[in-house]
Amino acid sequence: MAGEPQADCLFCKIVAGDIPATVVRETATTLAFRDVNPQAPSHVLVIPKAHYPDAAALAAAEPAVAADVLREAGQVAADEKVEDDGYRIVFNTGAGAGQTVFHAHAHVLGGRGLQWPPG
Ligand code: DGP
Repeated sequence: MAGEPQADCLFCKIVAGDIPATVVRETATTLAFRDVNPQAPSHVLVIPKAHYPDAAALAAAEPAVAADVLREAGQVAADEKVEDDGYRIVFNTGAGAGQTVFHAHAHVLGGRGLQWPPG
């Protein structure tokens, strides 16, 4: 069923506590944890606890939870003190765009200059 945990999903295993992660924030619907391969001094992933393959699928099925993810991304930026200098929220979508984990997630990146356009 849509949104149900998937046995072969890395981020579902983090939500379940089966794989450890450095959790920085948690709500009833979301989890935020540090990226294992940080691309900036501050690099946190915000995920819905429910399983959807990407951000668009999440927004289509559960728009309120998609909003929770975005709100939490902003809270992470505030907690990490990167708000004033600016930060980036990225949803890589599809393998061609660099998505490697097919459970929706927002990258929250900050703490360094961020080029535009991104690579
Ligand atoms: P993406 O490439 O957009 O699908 O982002 C997936 C991110 O997940 C990538 O930046 C690395 C991160 N990642 C992969 N495996 C783990 C893990 O086991 N723990 C944590 N904390 N992050 C992971």
